[in-house]
Amino acid sequence: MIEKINQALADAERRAGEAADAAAVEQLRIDYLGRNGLFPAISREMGQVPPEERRETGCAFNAGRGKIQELIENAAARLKAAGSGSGDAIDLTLPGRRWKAGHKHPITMLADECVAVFRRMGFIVAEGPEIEDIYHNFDALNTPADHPSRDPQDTFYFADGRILRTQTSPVQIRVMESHQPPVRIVAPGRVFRRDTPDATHGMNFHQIEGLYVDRGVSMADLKSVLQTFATEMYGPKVKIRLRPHFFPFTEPSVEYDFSCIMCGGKGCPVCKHSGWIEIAGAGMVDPAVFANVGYDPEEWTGFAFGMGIERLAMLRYRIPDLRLLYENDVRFLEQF
Ligand code: 2NL
Repeated sequence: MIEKINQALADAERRAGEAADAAAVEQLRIDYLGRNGLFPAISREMGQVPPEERRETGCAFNAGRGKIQELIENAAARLKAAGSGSGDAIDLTLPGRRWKAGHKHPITMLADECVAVFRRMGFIVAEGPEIEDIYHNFDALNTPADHPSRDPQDTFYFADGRILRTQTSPVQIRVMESHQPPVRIVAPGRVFRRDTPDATHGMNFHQIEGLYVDRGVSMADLKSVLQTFATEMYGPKVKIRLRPHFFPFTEPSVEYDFSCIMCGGKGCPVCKHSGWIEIAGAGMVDPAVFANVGYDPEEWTGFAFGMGIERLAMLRYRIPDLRLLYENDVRFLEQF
């Protein structure tokens, strides 16, 4: 009996050394310690051992079983350390997992696209602070002291009297203050107005404004730049039209429309059956604005325009509700 145990031990030792995967180790356990394995069988034969040999045989049995348990554990540990066989090991031959990098937000994509179009027409990008003083946001732009847009119900005021800019025009004022003409800039950026958010209004939105100052600039130049912009953004079929309007900082002022991008001008729900879509405002820079920045209004002329980037993104991607752009729901953002 003792010999049998020793023989089993020697075999097990060899097999444990040779075991190349978890299945071989498991088979070892089954063969020696499993319900129908060798050691339970020996245990059942123990009754036939003569009483005087029982003590010695029992000792050998217990020692052998312990040793085999140890062999199995060591073999399993060896395989795990080698990194093969057991289920949670790392397979170094697998290709690496890519980071999910994400992409630009649709507002940023549209802003970048607008900037690219204007850069091709010779405009350069100007930037400025989102927290502005009242002078740069309103006074320098010829906005009267009692203009409703200055009301704290419409504009966010800080305790020190500064405000969150309501348009990116102050960027252009700052550029004119520090640069002599000619000036050809676009100012994209976030602006803030105290609106109750709904499908077409937010508390903040994004604007791109443009300014062109030189000698002899006319409304025809403005119209040509806006037409080129429309064509570049939405294709060669898109027409523009200008309608008279009023802004304190431009004279004359216009609102401009693109022929409907969805229906080509025939009329559809997107253009409310008018064939036209309101894009933004523009005009010839008011001489009072030039005087405020120290440009001689008799010498310099210019046009300016401003438009909302959200609106352009909604038209491009047929987004029905502006709020979708700010909720940062990946199921929405992944679509662009
Ligand atoms: C709109 C209208 C506009 C301007 C912005 C401007 C800037 C300077 C001087 C004169 Cl420095 N004008 N900007 C002019 C006309 C319209 O924006 O509806 N924006 C969303």
